[in-house]
This record gives sequence, structure tokens and C-alpha cells, in this order.
Amino acid sequence: MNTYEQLKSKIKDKSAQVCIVGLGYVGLPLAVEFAKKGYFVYGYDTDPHRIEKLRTGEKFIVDVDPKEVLELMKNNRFVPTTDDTVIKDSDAIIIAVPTPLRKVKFPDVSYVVSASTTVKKNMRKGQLIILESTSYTTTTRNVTLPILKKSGLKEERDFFLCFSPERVNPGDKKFPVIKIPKAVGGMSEQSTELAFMLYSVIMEKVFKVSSPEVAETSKLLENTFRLVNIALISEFAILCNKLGISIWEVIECAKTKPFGFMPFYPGPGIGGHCIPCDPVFLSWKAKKLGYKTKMIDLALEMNRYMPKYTVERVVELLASKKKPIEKANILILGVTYKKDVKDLRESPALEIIEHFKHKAAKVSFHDSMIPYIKIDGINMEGTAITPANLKKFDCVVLITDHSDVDYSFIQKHARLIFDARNVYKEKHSNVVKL
Ligand code: SAJ
Repeated sequence: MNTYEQLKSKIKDKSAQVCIVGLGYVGLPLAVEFAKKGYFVYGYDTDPHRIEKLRTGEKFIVDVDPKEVLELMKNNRFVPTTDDTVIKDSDAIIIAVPTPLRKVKFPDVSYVVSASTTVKKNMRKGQLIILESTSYTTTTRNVTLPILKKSGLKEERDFFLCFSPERVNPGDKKFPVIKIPKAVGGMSEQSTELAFMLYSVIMEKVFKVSSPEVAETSKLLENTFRLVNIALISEFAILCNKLGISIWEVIECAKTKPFGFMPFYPGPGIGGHCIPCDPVFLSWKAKKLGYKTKMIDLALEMNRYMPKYTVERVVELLASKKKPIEKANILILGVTYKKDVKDLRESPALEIIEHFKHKAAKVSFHDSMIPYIKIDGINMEGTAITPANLKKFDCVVLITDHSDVDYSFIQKHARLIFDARNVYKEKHSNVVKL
């Protein structure tokens, strides 16, 4: 039996040992799902603290129950480790490491390079290697493959290489990872088939595509689609404000169209490590190919303008109440990048606070998920929401609409509210909306 047939049979009879490289919000749920299905799973991570947290049952990934992890470890189905030699014992290796965007707005694939190098160091004949990290098109073929080939092993004969985009939506109970269709694109039909068989054990639906590039680009399309539509509705919000009509009512009306329309909502800017970043991978790659993208760049510019626009609206609102911004006391309500998600990455709230501070306003914040934030290198403690405290603020700026806030209490005690998230559906004399 050749390596392909051997791997197929090991995946089929579950004797294949799986190794997840990178135990974050993408890798750890995969490790748990494969182990629950009866595979032996190694979880390799370079961070000993992360391994320690798994061993002591400390929760650090929103969708993973530490008790379940401990159970799998007790039954010797899952072994988290910092020892990269476990890769040698593994038949299927899934790389799920971060691909941050450098401040100079180009993709940092250093984690992919180091993970691929670690795999190369430990790999042997007969392995399926899958890259899940979101990156620019051709990363699998032009970054990971050349590194793996340095092992002296031949791709699509000695080892099989595939790309499969991660689609995890942290905290989403409606779409847990196994319910989200999985795309797989291999260097050959054989690697695609092997990845298809492996993921089909845990995923409800697996979809084959003809190459890693198609799989890589489909992920970038998904998130660019959101970036462009959020930018579009943000421009509509600015237009509606100029027209003196409610963007929120306009959207509700457009939503009555039962086909050909998908609602997006304006906000104070976009955050997270997907939407503001993934499309930049594509525009960066396009430029390398001699094409300057237009829609992506414009959408990035539009979304990047929204924090400034939000501040401008509040400055105007306070000026209309004869309160110059430099004498204003502002409360930012909700600072994470998205409702009910404890994550500050790229959060527009942080930029908005900086803008207000640079205008000499006094700024405080409240977010039950975030006890303190660092702005311009200085720690800012959160402020409690009490009637006395609320009365102190010239304006409460609602940036992130967490579900755990009593908004009617805020509306009752706050002097003025700028609602950037359409929380207040009813009209109130002290509420102005984006
Ligand atoms: N946002 C708006 N208006 C909208 C939608 C989002 O202002 O109509 C803002 C959010 O407040 C946030 C940013 O955009 O600051 C990104 O929001 P998001 O809902 O796209 O959330 P993310 O970044 O968690 O995106 C993830 C992505 N999932 C993966 O990459 C696997 C994305 O593809 C999902 O569609 C999205 O979750 C989701 O639907 O929740």
C-alpha cells in the first residue's frame, strides 16, 4: 500500500494520530472534536502557560469546556504539549497559528513560517499537513510547501498538503465549529480527498475545491464581502444624517425586500482580527501582482474614517448644547470590538478614546468585560455605572452594545447619549443616534 492508501485507511479506522499546531480559538476546538470522535490527538503549542492552563482546567477559549478537555486528557485521547517531536508520531497535522497584520499594513506570516519549519523538522513519510491560518492567496504553495520540501520528502507522494480556511465564530452558539461547512483545497486530488475524509469525521459538511489558492481566496472573499458592505452602510449613515433621516429606519425598510438584499449596520468603526485585516492580505497580494485594488482600499478607508466621524458627531452635538469638547466629560460605553465578545483587538473604541483625549476632553469608559484599558501607554480603569456617576458626564457615547447593560437605567440618569449602535429604538429627548 502506498502512503496515500495507508493514510486513507488510518483516517478511516481512526488509527491516524492527529496533531493540532496552535491551541487557540481555531486549534483547540478542533483538537477536542477529533478527540471526542475517538482519534488520539496531540495539541502542540509553543506557549507553556497555555499548556499549563489546559492541564489545570483553566478556561481560556470561549467555546471550549475545560472539564471536557480534562476528561479527554484523563482518557488519554488528548495530550497538550510544548514538545514538537510529537509531530513525528502524527499522521495528520493541522497548522492553526495567527497571521497578524503588521502595523505597516502587510501580512505577517512569521508564525506560519515558524510552524511550517517546526513541522519540517519533525515530519516523516506518510503525513497529511493542513494549513488553516488565514493568509494571502498562495501562502500554502509559496510559503509552507517550500519549507516542507526542505525535509527532502516529496510532496503528494511522501506527504500531502492542503489548505482549509478556518471559519470559527467565537461564542456563536448557533454555529459551533462542527456545523460550519468546511472547505478543503489540496495540492492534488489526493491531498484534497485525505483532508475531505479527515474533516468529514467531525464536520457536518465538507466542500472540496480544486486548489489551495481557491480555498485561501474564498476565505478572503467572505471577509472582504463584510468589509465592503459595512463600509457601504457607513456611507449611507453619513448621507442619512445629512438628509435628516434615520439610517436605522431606512435599513429596516430595505430589509422588507425578500430577495437580493442583506442588511448590514453602521457603527463607530470595525474591529476584530478578521474583517479589518483579512482583506488587506488580498490587496497586498494584488499589488504584488501589479494590480492596485480599488473596492478593498476604499472600503478600508471608509471603515477607518468611522471612528473620526463618530467623534465629530459628538463634538457637534456638544457644541449644540454650548459645551466645548475641551471642557466636556465623556463616558465611552462598551469598548470591545463587538457586542458580547471579550476582545479589544482593533477595537474602534480605543481610537475614539484617543481622539477625545487629543481634543482635551475628559474621558472615562465602562465595559463589564474589560476592567481596564491602556491608552497612549497609560492605564485607564473602568467607571461604575451609578446614577451619581452618570450625572457627571456631558455625554455617554454608546460604542459597543453589550447585552448585560441596563440601557433604560442609563437613559434615565444620563444627561445626553450618543447611540452609535441603535440600542434605543424609541425616541428620547436625551438620545441622539448615528
Ligand atoms: N460590524 C458593523 N456592522 C455590521 C457587522 C459588523 O459595524 O453590520 C462591525 C462589528 O462591530 C465589528 C466588525 O464589524 O467591530 C467585525 O464584525 P463581524 O461581525 O464581522 O465579526 P468578526 O470580526 O468576529 O468576524 C467573524 C468572521 N468569522 C470568521 O472569520 C471565521 C466573519 O467571517 C463572520 O461573518 C463574523 O464573525 C460573524 O458573522 O459573526
